[in-house]
Amino acid sequence: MDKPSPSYRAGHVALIGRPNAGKSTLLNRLVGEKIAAVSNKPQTTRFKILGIVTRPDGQIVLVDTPGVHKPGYELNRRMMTAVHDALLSVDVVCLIRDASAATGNGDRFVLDLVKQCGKPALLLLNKTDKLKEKSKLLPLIEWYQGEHDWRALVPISALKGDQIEQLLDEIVGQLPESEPLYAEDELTDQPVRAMAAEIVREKILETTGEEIPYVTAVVTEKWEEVREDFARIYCAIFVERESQKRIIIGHGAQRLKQIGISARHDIEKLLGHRCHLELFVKVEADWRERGHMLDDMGIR
Ligand SMILES: Nc1nc2c(ncn2[C@@H]2O[C@H](COP(=O)(O)OP(=O)(O)OP(=O)(O)O)[C@@H](O)[C@H]2O)c(=O)[nH]1
Ligand SMILES: [Mg+2]
Repeated sequence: MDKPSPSYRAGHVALIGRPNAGKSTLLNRLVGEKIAAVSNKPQTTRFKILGIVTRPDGQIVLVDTPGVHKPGYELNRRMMTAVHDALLSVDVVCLIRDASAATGNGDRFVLDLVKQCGKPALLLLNKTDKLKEKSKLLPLIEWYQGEHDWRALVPISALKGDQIEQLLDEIVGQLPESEPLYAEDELTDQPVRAMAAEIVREKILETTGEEIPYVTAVVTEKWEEVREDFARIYCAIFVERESQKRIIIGHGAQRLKQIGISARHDIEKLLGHRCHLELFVKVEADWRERGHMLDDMGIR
């Protein structure tokens, strides 16, 4: 990279919000690559994921976090610890709010977290594509403006990409002057093994409902580089009961096969070459409470 000018800016920016607000969709959109798993089920993201955007005038290190929720299991306590850690360690906070949803207690709670951390904060009103009339934003803007001194307030659609350039400009403007923190070509801190496991989990979330998303975890157990352009990847899918295992496998193993096909497709896109993906389902009662298993899953 050319030597940065003295006014180059760089820093960490947390994406904070309720489950399903669109934080991971926005991370992927801003980075321009699929880095984080996305689904219409709440609590998709389970740990901090960095996404790096390098521009001529600055470098934004985005920190995607789990949606703010009441922790029940050790898993959820760790997820919320990731949120608090992010709030403490970043330079700027973006509160992401689903503008198409009614305001609830959870919104108040997230707002208080952002206020308490004392960091410069931007309010992002997401999912504007779902609003038939943009005037629907006005009461929301008024409420949030009365609650906090925001550095900027930006309506966006993370899904459609509306207002994304404006958002990047606003964020860079809030960062401290600094040399870049990562190399220009780095997009994330996530190892490919973890990204492959998240792709598999995303496909499971896509094809199952009810309790399955909450009780499922995926770990890449083995990765063989057979050739430079071919890998054999073995992922274990953990559930808590035999009945859940049967749901994931499906009739005549059809569901597991479908999950495997679509996950392999995405993993091959990520790697830029072919792979063989083997999935097996394991029953581990209470994995959500077991520290060493959560450690193995990268949920620390
Ligand atoms: N219509 C619309 N849908 C969106 C937009 N942004 C996100 N979504 C959808 O909202 C759902 C949740 O998106 P995620 O990005 O997984 O949300 P999240 O905030 O990361 O959720 P957690 O990780 O569970 O906290 C997905 O179905 C997305 O496709 C948007 O701008 N417009
Ligand atoms: Mg997420």
